[in-house]
Amino acid sequence: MRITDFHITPIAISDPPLLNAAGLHAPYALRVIVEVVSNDDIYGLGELPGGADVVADLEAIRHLVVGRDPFHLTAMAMDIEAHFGEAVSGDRNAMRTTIHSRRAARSFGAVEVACLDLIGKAIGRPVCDLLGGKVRDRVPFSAYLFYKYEGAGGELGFDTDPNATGWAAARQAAALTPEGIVAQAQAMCQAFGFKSLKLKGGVFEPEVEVNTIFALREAFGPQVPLRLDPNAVWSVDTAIAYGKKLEGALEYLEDPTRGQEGMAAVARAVDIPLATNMCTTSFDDLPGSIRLGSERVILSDHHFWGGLRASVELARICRTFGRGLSMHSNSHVGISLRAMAHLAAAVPNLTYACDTHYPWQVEEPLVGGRLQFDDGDLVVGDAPGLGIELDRVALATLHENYVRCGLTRRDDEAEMQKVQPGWKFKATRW
Ligand code: GKR
Ligand code: MG
Repeated sequence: MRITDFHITPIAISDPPLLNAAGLHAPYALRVIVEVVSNDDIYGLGELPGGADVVADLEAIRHLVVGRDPFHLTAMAMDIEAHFGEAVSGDRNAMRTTIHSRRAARSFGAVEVACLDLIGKAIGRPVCDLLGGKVRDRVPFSAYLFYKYEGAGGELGFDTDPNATGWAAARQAAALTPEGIVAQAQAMCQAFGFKSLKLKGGVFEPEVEVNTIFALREAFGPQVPLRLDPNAVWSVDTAIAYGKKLEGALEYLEDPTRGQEGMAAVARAVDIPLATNMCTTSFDDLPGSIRLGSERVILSDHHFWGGLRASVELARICRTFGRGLSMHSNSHVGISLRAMAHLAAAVPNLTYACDTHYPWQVEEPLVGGRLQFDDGDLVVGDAPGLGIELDRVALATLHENYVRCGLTRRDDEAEMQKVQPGWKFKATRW
């Protein structure tokens, strides 16, 4: 089998005005859909965070993808690594977008998922079978809560659809207080059945965010696992002070502070497992993580760890060194969601409910439309490949969104400045 074509389609999907430590989400989130086509006309799909630089990177490796055997993934990865070397996108210490990835890992990760989908379709087996086979049929996901301004995103921007009901109404409602977040959590859990909750923090004074956690605990009871993620904008002292208040209330505290040394200092002082998708984000970071003890849980993400097979390798390393494994997410559509679910189904020690932004999105370039959660879980199934088909009309519409919206990269600080002129990202805010 040979790859004869490689399609790269940037898209923009509606995203509500969600707040985080880096600022505010734009009305559209950017993704890139990749498609590899074989000489026998089978296609495979992948997806990755978007932007003009991502598209340019993928265009630059086209010659390393087309003409290859999709089974020969290791050789393709080596060529892509040789092409990009150690180049990264984003500076971890001045991180305004919270996304930081090696360009080789990011590009290969998407191509690898597409090749695995293609191989799965060609041999009539699900992608999880290419990763060692399922150890679970159902993959639990967690509710991902955000402080937010009122607004539905997309063309509506800060406006809302007055006819919306249920989760669609809650999705566009403002949530700027502990009570607002509790209402958001109740609506999201009712609609999707999630059984654990993650709050995106780093937005307000730590006191407000800690009180929001206590309000969630009060509303949902101590049996519902809670997580808080300030995206590293607390100082070590702040993280220790507020971490101590949260002891006994959190399943884990995600990236309270910046860098492995800082995280290790917090880990020594606070009796809550720390988790990260910011200070340990590549295999090169693992020696430091193990030496310093910067976190007890690593949030895997095949988009920046270099694909699904690399994520299985990460899982083995986590098991060897006694680290827990969870999964990180960014705004995404169903191609990434299915890839995440196949990975989580095949990894025995991925024991935490995975993150997903999926409820915040509404569009879907897949036949059959939006994927459904069943009582908070995604059921993996036995359909070949990722178990999805591309809706080419819907994809074309989302590509038109990309062209029309004019965004070429994620910049949460710039979006925030439209609402609060002069607002500046601070690597350490509190
Ligand atoms: O979408 O605002 C967001 C998140 O903050 C995202 O960018 C992060 O990468 O979800 C992520 C996280 O867990 O840090
Ligand atoms: Mg995080």
